[in-house]
Amino acid sequence: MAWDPASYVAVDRYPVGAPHDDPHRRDVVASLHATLAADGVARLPGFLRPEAVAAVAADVDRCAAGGHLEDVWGTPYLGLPDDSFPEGHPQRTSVHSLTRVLAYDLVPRDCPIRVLYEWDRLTDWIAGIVGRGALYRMDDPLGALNLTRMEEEHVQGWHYDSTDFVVSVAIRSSESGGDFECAPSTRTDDDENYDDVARILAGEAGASVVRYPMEPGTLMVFEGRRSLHRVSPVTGPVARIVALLGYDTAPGTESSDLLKLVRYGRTEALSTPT
Ligand SMILES: O=C(O)CCC(=O)C(=O)O
Ligand SMILES: [Fe+2]
Repeated sequence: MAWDPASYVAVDRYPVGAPHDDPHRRDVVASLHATLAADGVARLPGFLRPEAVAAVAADVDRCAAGGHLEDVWGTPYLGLPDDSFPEGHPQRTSVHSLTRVLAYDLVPRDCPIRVLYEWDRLTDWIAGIVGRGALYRMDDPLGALNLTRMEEEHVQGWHYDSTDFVVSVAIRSSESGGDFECAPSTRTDDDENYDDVARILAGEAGASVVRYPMEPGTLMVFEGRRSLHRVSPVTGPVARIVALLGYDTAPGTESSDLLKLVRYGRTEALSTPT
């Protein structure tokens, strides 16, 4: 059976499959690119149609028990604290992440978000927003596409991602908490900007941290390698669900075995097809 990926997207608003020279597409992509460049985050509310959102939520609820419970303390740089740094330094500070994660190989093949992720036109659309030439889906049998289900008290501590760009698609919000919080462009290739990072970790960053609402169907592009971000603790009985689509500016990228072990509890893909 074949699925038409475009049927899952609000294409009147976001003409993902249109040719590059289509004026509407050009305008939408240019405006999102400008927002991403200015704010480090671009949001596309209502991108995933409500029926597709509901189908992804049902898939995640059904498959969640097979997912791994990531439960780890580490630095925002996804490493162990280094005692050679002074006390209070970000390289010496650990944060907690507790989240149920469905790895790529556990996402059903007909799950709308998987069908969309594997659609080259979506990659091309995201590349237009990012504006750094071609983008590639991660070549990672576990990490390329993740679905997370965050239950009460689950959290993702302040961190940087190991890929250039992460695209998240909000599927379900929790009753409260579970906010995506981001301090745009906290570091550059040459400057880790540890002072600001320390202030953010200490909860003293004030207005430099932006809280983005979790509206189901919203697609969000963010520069997770440059911008410190977290998900605040979930409260209430409703599990927060998000899809995370991994892209890189270089082909063939894969996360490290350590990161796979922490996040998926294994380093190899399951041999049985889903
Ligand atoms: O769930 C989110 O909104 C973002 C999660 C995140 O930052 C991550 O998994 O690296
Ligand atoms: Fe992240």
